Amino acid sequence: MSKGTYYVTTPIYYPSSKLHIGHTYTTVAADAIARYKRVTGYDVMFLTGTDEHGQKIQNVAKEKGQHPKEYLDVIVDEIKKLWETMEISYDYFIRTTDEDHKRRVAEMFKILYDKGDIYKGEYEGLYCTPCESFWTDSQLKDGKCPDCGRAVQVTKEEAYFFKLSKYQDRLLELFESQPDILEPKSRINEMINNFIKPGLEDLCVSRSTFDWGIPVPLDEKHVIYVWLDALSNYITALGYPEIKDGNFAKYWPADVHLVGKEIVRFHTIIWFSILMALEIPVPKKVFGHGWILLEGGKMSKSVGNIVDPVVLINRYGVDALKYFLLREYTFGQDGLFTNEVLLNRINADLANDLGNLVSRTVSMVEKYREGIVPKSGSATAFDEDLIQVATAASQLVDRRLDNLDFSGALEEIWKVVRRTNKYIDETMPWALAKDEANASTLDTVLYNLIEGIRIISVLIQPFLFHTSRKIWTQLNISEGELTAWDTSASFGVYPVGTTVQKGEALFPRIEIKAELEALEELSRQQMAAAQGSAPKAEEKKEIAPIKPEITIDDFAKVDLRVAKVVAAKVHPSADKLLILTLKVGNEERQVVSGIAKHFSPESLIGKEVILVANLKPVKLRGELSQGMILAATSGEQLALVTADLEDGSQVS
Ligand code: ME8
Repeated sequence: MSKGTYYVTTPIYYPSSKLHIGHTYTTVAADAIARYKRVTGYDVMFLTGTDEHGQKIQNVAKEKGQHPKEYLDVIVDEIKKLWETMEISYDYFIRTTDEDHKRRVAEMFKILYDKGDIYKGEYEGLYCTPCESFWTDSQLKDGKCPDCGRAVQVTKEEAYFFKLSKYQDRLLELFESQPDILEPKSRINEMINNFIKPGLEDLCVSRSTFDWGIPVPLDEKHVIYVWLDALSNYITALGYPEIKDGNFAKYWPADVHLVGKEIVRFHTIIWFSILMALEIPVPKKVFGHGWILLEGGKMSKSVGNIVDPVVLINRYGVDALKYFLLREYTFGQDGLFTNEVLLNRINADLANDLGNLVSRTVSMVEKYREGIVPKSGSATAFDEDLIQVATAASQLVDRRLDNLDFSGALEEIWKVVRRTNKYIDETMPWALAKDEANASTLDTVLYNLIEGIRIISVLIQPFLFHTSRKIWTQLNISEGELTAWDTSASFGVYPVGTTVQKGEALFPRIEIKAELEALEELSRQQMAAAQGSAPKAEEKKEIAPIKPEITIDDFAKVDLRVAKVVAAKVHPSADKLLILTLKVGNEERQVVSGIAKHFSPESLIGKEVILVANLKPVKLRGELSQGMILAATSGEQLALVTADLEDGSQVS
């Protein structure tokens, strides 16, 4: 039975084809909390989307000679693809260009207008075009936009206004009576002292100097100005103004809006006032998280560090990147990103602590008990503490996640990981195995280790989806009763007599020095490519010349097969090469491929690639290569050609 509903949102993103890991931070956090709520029995609605109107987008599309929608469709697809790669488990993706959203925002505008909370006037103000924000004199920083630091222009136009000033007292009262509504707490003082107390001015909610927006009902030379359009996505996605039935009735008010700290002002002062004017409840919480920064400033100007999430996922896997983001940084604070902190975190927590624990334990059960998990026998002096730490963890994780303390929640889980590793050192199973008289104690140790790992695997599910599944495969259990969240508070659930089986390393150890050099080189190439090859709109795209014609018979000589990568490692004497073991039907092949710069060996395991199966074998730097795999290249970029079909299948 459902424990209730849970509605979590990310901001809707400005369309950009190059989202960096800073952008993914809000979404990764929302994904973890959504997954956590689902495994703990909630009916979850997780909303994300794109914020597609405004002058800036109209200008960019015009420069490219495209209609804004045509330009946006491609970018929005790229964003969706990124979320797919990152396995973001959203339930609904809203675009502000969706017809439903546009119609509902227009209806909402009319409700506010009819009520007198929107009126027509004339605006003269200081406008920052890139931020699409009007500012008052007192809000400027050194005469420039306080958000982006760029110059502002005096702008005068006929416009519609929302009566923000009317809600000043109610806002103050809300913040004072419900201080939990905005976190971290420090941000409340900022809102009260910097914005509410100095006095709120009415908010300009329409523009007439551009037309890429939702038309104002009955006055179509105006379009609705972006924040009213953007913020309302959180309710139009639920069907507002239909509030009696459906998703609005079910999910509103939102449990939490997760936003970056720079947009807290919009999500509290402006959004809460709009909701008050619409006479619907405000969200239960807004959480303003910190920024992930690079030394010397912004992510987009990165040199030396790789901030492209796709590159990082190809090299280390999606679980490692998500874990890193949530574990390394305290959610409410800013943090510094470097490749080195990323690699150190992966090695220390994932390869060493968790990976070694699983591989050591399963190996010992295989070695000492032929893989069959024994029933506990004689007790050791360390069992009680292990059991206590392991079974207490889920409650501690619950408490941390209720406060959106992702890093703290992972730290609680890692206390169990470290406690279980320590249990191995304390009980020394390899010493117990030397003497048959200790067989019963060894049984206890092996059982407790496996059960400890089961509990860890249950707790990591919301953060490390694949890793939990990989552990279940090694422990030979499937998703269900044995992996349910509540079972992590009980010890002794793992069925005695089950046969475990060692798998690939969960997180292969990274050679930090070599990997840092590889990342730096990659970053240099990316920068060079970005500077040198950005094609201008009117330029024709250059492609490699097409080779001389062949007949169908020539082509038929090539035997292409789907092949599954079952093992991969770096070539011992050439770090640009990977040695892949491919399964092709009943046969296994070794193929040497020059793709080490683009893929880590572990990220390839399980991929179904296309093999030229009848290519004459050759030796590459001393290693036999029986065929080659197909890849597409564009400048520095490389993509493997893959097929979601059984290995051995013919490609023609
Ligand atoms: O603000 N570190 O969209 P957006 C952490 N469309 N978070 C970061 C970050 C970094 N380096 N860079 C970006 C918008 N973000 C509006 C929202 S909502 C009704 C409209 C976060 O694409 C940023 O803080 O500029 C925000 O939460 C999200 O990425 C989207 O930013």
